Amino acid sequence: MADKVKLYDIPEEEFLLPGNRMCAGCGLSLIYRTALKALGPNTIITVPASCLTVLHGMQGFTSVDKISVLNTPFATVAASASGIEAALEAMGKDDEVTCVAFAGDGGTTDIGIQGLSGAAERRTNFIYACYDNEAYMNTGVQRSGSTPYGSFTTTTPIYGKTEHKKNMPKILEAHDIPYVATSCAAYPLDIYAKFKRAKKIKGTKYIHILSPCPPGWGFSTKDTIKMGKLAVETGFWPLYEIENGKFSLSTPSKRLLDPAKRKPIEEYLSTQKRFNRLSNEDIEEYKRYINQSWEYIKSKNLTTQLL
Ligand SMILES: Cc1ncc(C[n+]2csc(CCOP(=O)(O)OP(=O)(O)O)c2C)c(N)n1
Ligand code: SF4
Ligand SMILES: [Mg+2]
Repeated sequence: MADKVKLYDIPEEEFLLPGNRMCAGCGLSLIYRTALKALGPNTIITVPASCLTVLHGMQGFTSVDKISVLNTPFATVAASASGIEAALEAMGKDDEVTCVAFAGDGGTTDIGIQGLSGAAERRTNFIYACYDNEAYMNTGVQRSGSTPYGSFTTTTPIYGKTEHKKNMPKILEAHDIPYVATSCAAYPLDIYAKFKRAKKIKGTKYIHILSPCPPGWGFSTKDTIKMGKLAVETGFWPLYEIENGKFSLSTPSKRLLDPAKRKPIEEYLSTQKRFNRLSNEDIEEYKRYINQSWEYIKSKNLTTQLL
């Protein structure tokens, strides 16, 4: 389990420089800035086509300092990480240098899933981080497997997506890898703690981080943290870790085992334009979906307590 982190534990050294090309209020900027602080300079990061490649900048300019970054084709990020890790092992440097694949939800849940599954099955020693802004944002908000139910995108019907999100952390859990965690841009201490923890573990580590996106979700740039917190506090996005099969809820989600402690899901859905076509039946469907996912969490929690 990740160690508890206080604000003053987070190093002041910056690896993500200001003045980059991200939108104002981008959740990914917060996630990446914090993750790089936890990973430190002895890291090689491979990134597929996404908003993150835009953050890195065009040829000749970059907003990442002291950390090596490689841009790879869309479907290949986990294969690219496997190659980097093999080279590090051949040079005897795999304990010294952390290999990380950092990809969006489209690059993970859809186009990159077979490479990721293969790398996890081969027990490749790397961290795979998926920042989940719940659509293909870089190309103008197309639906991905991770887009939530009822959310409007440019490739969904007018009333929004008809399926729920693909549960990628659960898919990785089924690969029996040593570490799976969820996090959210609104909780930098949680992000920092989980990357620090993952860095210490040998084998495949998977961290899935919800990343509010003002233009894609339709909210004001000042509300990124508010959106991330509402996603967690309503119970829509539970924060947890599974280390060697042991499940633990992270502090912001612990009390939400009690449904009465969860904020109404309407508070989350009604503040984003992408959900403004939801009917009352859709909201009821959300309530059912959230209760069902917490029933699963309860069963995991119980099994872990019995271990
Ligand atoms: C093979 C291939 N297909 C399509 C594209 C176009 N493309 C570039 S970025 C992107 C969206 C990526 O979505 P996601 O992985 O969710 O990251 P985000 O843009 O949301 O950060 C697409 C479709 C591409 N670069 N390569
Ligand atoms: S589109 Fe969304 S994820 Fe991409 S840079 Fe803008 S705010 Fe960030
Ligand atoms: Mg995306």
